[in-house]
Amino acid sequence: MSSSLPVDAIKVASDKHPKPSDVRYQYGTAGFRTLGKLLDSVLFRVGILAALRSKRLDGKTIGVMVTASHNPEPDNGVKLVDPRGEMLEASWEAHATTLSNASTTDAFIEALETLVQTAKIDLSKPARVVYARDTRPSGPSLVNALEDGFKAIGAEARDAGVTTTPILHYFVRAINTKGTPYSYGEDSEEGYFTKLGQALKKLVAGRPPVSPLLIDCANGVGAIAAKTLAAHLGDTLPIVLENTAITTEGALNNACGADFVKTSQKLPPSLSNVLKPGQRACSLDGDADRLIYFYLDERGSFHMLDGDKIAGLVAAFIVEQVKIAGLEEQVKVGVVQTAYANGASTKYLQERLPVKCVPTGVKHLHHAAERYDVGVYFEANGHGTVLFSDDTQATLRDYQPSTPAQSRALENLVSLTELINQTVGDALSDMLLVETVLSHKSYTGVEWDSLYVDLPNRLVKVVVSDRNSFKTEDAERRLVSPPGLQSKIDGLVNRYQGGRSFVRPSGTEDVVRVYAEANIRTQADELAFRVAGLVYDEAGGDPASRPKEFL
Ligand code: 16G
Ligand code: MG
Repeated sequence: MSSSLPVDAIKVASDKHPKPSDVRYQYGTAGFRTLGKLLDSVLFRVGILAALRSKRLDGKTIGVMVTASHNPEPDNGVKLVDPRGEMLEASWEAHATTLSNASTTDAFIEALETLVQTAKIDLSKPARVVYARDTRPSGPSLVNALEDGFKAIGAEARDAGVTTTPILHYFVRAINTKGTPYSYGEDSEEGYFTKLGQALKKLVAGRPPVSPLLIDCANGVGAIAAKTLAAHLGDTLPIVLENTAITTEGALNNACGADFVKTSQKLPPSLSNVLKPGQRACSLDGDADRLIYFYLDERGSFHMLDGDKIAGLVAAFIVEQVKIAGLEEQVKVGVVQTAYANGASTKYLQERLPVKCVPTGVKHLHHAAERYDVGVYFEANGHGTVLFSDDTQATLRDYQPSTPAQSRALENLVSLTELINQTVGDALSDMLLVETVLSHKSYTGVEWDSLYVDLPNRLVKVVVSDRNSFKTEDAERRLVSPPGLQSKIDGLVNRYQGGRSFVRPSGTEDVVRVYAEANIRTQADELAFRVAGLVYDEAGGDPASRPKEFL
């Protein structure tokens, strides 16, 4: 190796970003995430780590996103994006955790030296990064700390400004594929919006005009992106933007946004006088990578169309287009879900195509979806996308259709590969995908909703003394520890018609989550309550979180 770490420059800069002594950081499922005011040293160190990751990958551009997604406004976070626009490789999550916890500048330098050795990083390689942030008030100062990290190690850094998480992922892939046969698009926002807009126009050409779609932007960065998108789409898709108060203190994700809608199964109060019965509406989360649809029926009752409903709608449409195109033999479509998928959605999908269940977290779903020719993955919380393998994209390029119907279906499939952000779940791209299918099927929300009827379900959390004592298997559907607890859960579940329940430790909060569903509402609630009680009794729960009856 021809050069070494610029230790002096790193030391001087690191002293300006000391690690608080009483905090332990962890790079979890969604990167680092905690109160924004605790993250200064983490951002500085992540700047250096991103540069090293780039050097390790021969100067490929690495992405850094500063966001805390659907979390409340005082929180912030940061995550790294690998060269194809996917999540950071798992083995580097541990390096991130180690570097962030080095207690002093000297300990940090030592940890860096060790990383360079063990990961065999050639320091003479260039380091290239692209970074962005959401609209959180703590963003600008955290970005300053990140930039100090880039400067200290001499990385070539490109500021993508304030943008959504999925747009940053798109940039990373676009930059790294520029000028290659796998070119993903122009590496600019203009390029992103043009790509999506053109694909949508092709897909809905000749279809009747649609009524306006209302978007709840969670008072976050999605408001900015959705506004630009609306301008690109014009009459192709009329859009009404709500919850766009990105500068109002405390507004972000507050009683609005995809996580609020999914968790509370309610209409954001801010929309109660705005949304008309029958009108299509959707919510983005704070960094616009999750999407939940909903509508009010004639009687004003709220109906939610979550990630499972999106998976059902989209997978069935793709299967249909593949069949019409005459590609059934060459192109196999599969779906990936987690244990949180509603049992009715799993049944609906399994009757049509292969379905795989994997542990919670985008990276698990993404990797499993890569094994299909076309892999559709969605978490119930609204995060998901569709992946077309390189071979499948080549098949679509080379295929010679023999009828006009085949030809049209083939064009649709090719346009879908352009419309869909294949790097990661993207609320805006997914929204256009849903709108495409609704337009093709002439579905309103009501018809979409009636593809299958959700089983009533309930999600509760229990605070326990040590959530790490909970270990799962079978894609988190069964507990192996604490010993004996699973058989007690099984005993309870058997007493409920259509009953299903599982328990897993959260990856983002210090709690254990309990999910239950059953054929009728009261039974689902009761089952969740009873299983939570078991967990509480077995694991020394905090009295304050003793499960309360919600019947
Ligand atoms: C993170 C994950 C999300 C998962 C959620 C589960 C990413 C980018 N995000 O937000 O996929 O559904 O965590 O949270 O992987 P939990 O472990 O607290 O239930
Ligand atoms: Mg998010």
